[in-house]
Amino acid sequence: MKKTLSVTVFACAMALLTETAVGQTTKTIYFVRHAEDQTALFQQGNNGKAFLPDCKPFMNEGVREDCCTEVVSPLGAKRAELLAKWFKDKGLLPSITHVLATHKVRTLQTVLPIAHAAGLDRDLNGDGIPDGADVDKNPGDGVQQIPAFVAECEDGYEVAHNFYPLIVDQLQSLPLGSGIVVAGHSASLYPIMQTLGIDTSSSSRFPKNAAGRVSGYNSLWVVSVDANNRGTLVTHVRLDFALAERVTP
Ligand SMILES: [Ca+2]
Ligand SMILES: [Ca+2]
Repeated sequence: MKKTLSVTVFACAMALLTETAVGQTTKTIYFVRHAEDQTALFQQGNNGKAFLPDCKPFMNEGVREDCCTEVVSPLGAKRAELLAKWFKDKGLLPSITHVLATHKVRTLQTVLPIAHAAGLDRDLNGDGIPDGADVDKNPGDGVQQIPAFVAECEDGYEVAHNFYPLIVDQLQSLPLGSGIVVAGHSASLYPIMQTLGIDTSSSSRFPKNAAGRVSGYNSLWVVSVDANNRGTLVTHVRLDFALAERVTP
């Protein structure tokens, strides 16, 4: 019974969204955290038999830390696929006009399948090279990375959270009627939503770890933003995809 009710509420919320998108009085933003990730390993050495992480030390507010290239894990890659399937199954792909990620590979990998499914990486002139409107270091793939032209551990760019105001600027500048998917980080997603005027204090709709950051990888927030760039939470869903690995006894 409870499930039926929540499904109905969700359907109504999505119907409302579709209606408002047609009227172009709002833009709709889908926020997700990057999927499960792991430190990337690269082949090293003359025989290519050594696999080493790509890490470099940096000072983060006086504390020495390592910045490593991170990629989605096999589980995260599966989640990214299923996320695109969720948008497809909900009939939302035609409404997606922009897909945003950060300069960190794990956010890009999380939403590339959505950008592809939404056709944002179309090859318009048939030369085999995608012609997405995104302008960044991976142009044409349909995902706009912000910051656009830096590697994930480049000097001064180690901490993704420091650059979330650039994402806010982009969200505010996109036109009404836009449908935008944003892949962010545990530390930056709630500050972005707060900047749009959303109260993120609810621990059920905005699950948090001890540091107040996003906990888990399964949340998706649908936010409607009006002409004054004021945001309203439409719905929060937990996408508990069947990802668990079962070992045959
Ligand atoms: Ca092309
Ligand atoms: Ca791109």
